Amino acid sequence: MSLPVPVVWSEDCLRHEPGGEVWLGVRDPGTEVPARALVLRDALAAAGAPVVPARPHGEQVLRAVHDPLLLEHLAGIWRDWDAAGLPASYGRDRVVPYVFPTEAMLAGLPIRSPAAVHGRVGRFCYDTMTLIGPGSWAAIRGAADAALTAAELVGSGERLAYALCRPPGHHATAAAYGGSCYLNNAAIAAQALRESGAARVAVIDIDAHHGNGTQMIFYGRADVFYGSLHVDPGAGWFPHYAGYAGERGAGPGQGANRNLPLAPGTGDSDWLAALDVLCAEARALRPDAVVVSLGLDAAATDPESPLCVTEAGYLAAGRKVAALGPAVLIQEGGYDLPTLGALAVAAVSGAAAGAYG
Ligand code: SP5
Ligand code: ZN
Repeated sequence: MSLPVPVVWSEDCLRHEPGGEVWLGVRDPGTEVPARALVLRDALAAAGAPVVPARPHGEQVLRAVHDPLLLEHLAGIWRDWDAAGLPASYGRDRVVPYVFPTEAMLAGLPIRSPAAVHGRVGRFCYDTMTLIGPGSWAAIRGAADAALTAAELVGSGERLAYALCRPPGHHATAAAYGGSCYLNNAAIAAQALRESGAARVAVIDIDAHHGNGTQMIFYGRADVFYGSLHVDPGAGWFPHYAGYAGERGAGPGQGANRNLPLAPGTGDSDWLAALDVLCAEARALRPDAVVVSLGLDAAATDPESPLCVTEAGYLAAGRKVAALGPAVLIQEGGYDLPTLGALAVAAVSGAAAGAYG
């Protein structure tokens, strides 16, 4: 019983040590930890999946999705923070912003890049939970490389590939990071598939949280469908400000965005019924390729969401999404280390059954 799905992996993904998250003013230990990646890799390898190294890519391909200023910021901010003495002299061992130049603050003033590092760290970030340390940029690049390598495998004829991305990506917008995400690995993969010849791509997001970043990156486009199942942001769950049913896309992308917010406590049968609705909409667009934002945090055991999906639910979900077409699975959230490996094996096994069965 061997799992015939390449697991694309970069050792660099271990180098991001966020060191916790500041939530409501208090630094908590955080759940997006390096051990997640090891648990996922080891469980999938033990199930027989071949582990293949991520191929390095230049920044050009990232600019197809992200503002070059965000890339420049992420690439250099730890060095600047460190050079300003914030860790050594002020005990600030991670980059955490304290002023956010919102549209309402600026009220029409042009956005600046203040000289003081502590003043400019809020420009490209929208929450206090997404910390940056010395190894973060290497890991962020490693995750994007894994997504791109998996997209290239599928673009060159593989039916299915899984990218073990860490940090995750679906909350990162074109020009801002947040929600434990820095670059949008799923959007980067979808755009790469478009550029390698897929005329239409469907992104199906089954992470417990709404992928606000992916939604907004493709909101005005008809060539990339975004559909998401997630806990209702209006019930008090991150990302709070996006993920509502009325968000259907804009301009040429009108109708190409679909959110199905679910009540806290939703379990397998309602979750899978909602996934059937998304899959039917995606199928109607006859996608040439599929990107799955595979968060495992909808599991009943997960500390970050109130959804109650089981391993059997993830197995069934994997089967449904991979039956839509050639599929790139992108790891998103999933935080319960004792159950995470088995959940991943269930989802990827289901996808293999959907793709090859
Ligand atoms: C990729 C992904 O799954 N990002 C999720 C980000 C949501 N994090 C919200 C964290 C809120 C504070 N955590 C409180 C945990 C209480 N059990
Ligand atoms: Zn999540």
